[in-house]
Amino acid sequence: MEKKVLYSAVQPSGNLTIGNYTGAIRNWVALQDEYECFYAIANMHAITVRQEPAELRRRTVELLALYIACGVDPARCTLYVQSQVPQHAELAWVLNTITYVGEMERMTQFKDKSARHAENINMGLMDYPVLMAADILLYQTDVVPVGIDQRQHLEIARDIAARFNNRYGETFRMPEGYILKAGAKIASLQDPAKKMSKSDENPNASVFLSDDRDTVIRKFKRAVTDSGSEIVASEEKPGVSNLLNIYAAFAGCTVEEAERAFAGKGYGEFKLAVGETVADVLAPIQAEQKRLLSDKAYLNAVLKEGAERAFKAARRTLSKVYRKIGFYQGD
Ligand code: ATP
Ligand code: LTN
Repeated sequence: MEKKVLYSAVQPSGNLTIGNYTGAIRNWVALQDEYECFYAIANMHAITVRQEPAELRRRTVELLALYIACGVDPARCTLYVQSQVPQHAELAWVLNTITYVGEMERMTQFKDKSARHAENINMGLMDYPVLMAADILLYQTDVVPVGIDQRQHLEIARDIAARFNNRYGETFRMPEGYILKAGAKIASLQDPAKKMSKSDENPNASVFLSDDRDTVIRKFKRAVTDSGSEIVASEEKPGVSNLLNIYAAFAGCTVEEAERAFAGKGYGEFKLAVGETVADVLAPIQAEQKRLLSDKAYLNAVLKEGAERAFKAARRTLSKVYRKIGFYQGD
């Protein structure tokens, strides 16, 4: 039986956080045998906020090395850079014509990013979800593993697919989201009401996958907790709940098990244990990423092969789309 298709991507727009790891990349590894996987580096999405060109280029390769260091296997998955497969931009253009401005204006991420980058509310920022729909639909994707913050974009991708299929006949497969509960939303260490984000201005708010052991432990020590001293997950204790969630995700246990492990202990001891647990998971990933980055020839070969594979799959869908909408393609 043919494997179902799985698609996901991360933007090379900053240092990845432990949220990116638990909400995205780690799940990819667990799914790579069961599905035919496409994992992209979404550099076209990244330029919707201003990027320094040299840095964008460097981060692209670093992200590839990180995917592999986290356990994503290029022999089993298609790893590629979005801009190397031109069909993404081409399909996005077509999908733009069946997407309404009002729908895009309502997107939470657009509203957030417009507020944060008021000096640069560009068309790409608004169009971000359409490009993401194009990513997903090009590969006839069945499942999309993402963090909970991407659910709205996934819904729009489904709406756009249904709209196209309705108007032009069955063309796109309907993608489903795949959102894991544990670790699906890791909050900022400084403000548990916000998600942990790679672009937070406060460096203590996010733990980066590149942070060394001391930095990780220090950031957890400084994490905001709540009044009272009990280590339990509850709505009144968003800070402690977030730390329990992180601990569970990195120690490989449930939140209830984590609560039991820390029952009766103090915040200080708890935070240290969370920091150590996270640092233990990050160390081997960092070492492997470093090793891979010293072998550019290998990384370039992975990208070349990935782009070729992605191109073939994408071309098939785009050609079907062009046929359906009446774009002349010779005979
Ligand atoms: P930015 O801060 O630049 O918007 P980001 O940190 O939100 O970036 P993205 O590149 O937008 O990262 O997201 C990559 C993947 O990581 C997505 O699947 C997203 O859902 C997931 N993700 C991002 N932040 C978190 C988080 N705090 N908890 C869980 N998953 C997350
Ligand atoms: N917008 C996503 C990154 C992304 C993506 C995708 C995720 C771009 N294209 C396609 C899943 C499927 C984000 O996580 N910020």
